[in-house]
Amino acid sequence: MNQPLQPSDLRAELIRCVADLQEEEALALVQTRLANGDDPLLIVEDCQEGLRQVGERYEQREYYLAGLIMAGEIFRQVMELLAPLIQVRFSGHESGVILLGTVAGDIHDIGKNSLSLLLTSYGFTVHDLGVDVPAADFLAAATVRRPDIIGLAGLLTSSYDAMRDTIRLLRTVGDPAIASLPIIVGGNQIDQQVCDYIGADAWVTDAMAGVRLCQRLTAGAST
Ligand code: B12
Repeated sequence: MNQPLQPSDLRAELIRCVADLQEEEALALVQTRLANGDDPLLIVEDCQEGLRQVGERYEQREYYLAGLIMAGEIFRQVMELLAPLIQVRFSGHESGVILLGTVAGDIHDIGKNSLSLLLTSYGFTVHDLGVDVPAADFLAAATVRRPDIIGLAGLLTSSYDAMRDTIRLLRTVGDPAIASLPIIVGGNQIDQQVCDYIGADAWVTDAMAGVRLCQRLTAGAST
């Protein structure tokens, strides 16, 4: 007789299904884990690891662009299942205003959207400018929206220059209130060296860490 899968097996199995682009199996496993009372954030984390492996297999030319598209679609559907649970779990109070967008030349938005969902769940107001956002649009939106924090997303190596240009523009503009806003960056290729290069205040590669960072940055303002 088959033994039921243990929680750690289910985690490994979900990562494998996402990495192997097995859409139906991945979604069924998410449903099983939710039925078992598994933490939605842990499920997001496992899918992210699966996507990371898809990226590696793309680099090794085992997958092509269609594989990346498929992986993105699987993650989108998983988030559709998880979003209501995440929102119910963490209904928060007003914490601050975040201006968010993926920088010019980059259309990756899955991670940015996950962050936006979590921030909203924790009571932040998020103004999401979308993808491929020119530096001037960040500046225009910051002038109108008066955010507490600006968050730039980007996954391509070429996005680092776009982030750098955006930060330079925001910092050199005449308005000191905008020039002094904390600017944070995210995307799973980013590290301290990249953060230093682009001149951001802080970086994260995980949406929950992003929420905690925003909570720390707005702690003084929201109380
Ligand atoms: C899915 C995917 C796509 C999808 C994107 C769909 C979508 N709507 O986003 C599509 C098919 C469109 C795509 C296109 C391309 N892609 Co692509 N893609 C990926 C893949 C497999 C997964 C990305 C992802 O969604 N990860 C899951 C999310 C949840 O993780 P995340 O983005 O890191 O986000 C988390 C944190 O970083 C954080 N976070 C995210 N944003 C922010 C922002 C802030 C402010 C903060 C605080 C936190 C934060 O929170 C998130 C949740 O925890 C990656 C592989 C990888 N290793 O990342 C390649 C990858 C990013 N793509 C790559 C490439 C090369 C491309 C293309 C150039 C391919 C091509 N030949 O056309 C194009 C570029 C198009 C463009 N101009 O942008 C490369 C980039 C290499 C490089 N160093 O530049 C990668 C790394 C694959 C690889 N290993 O080669 N891609």
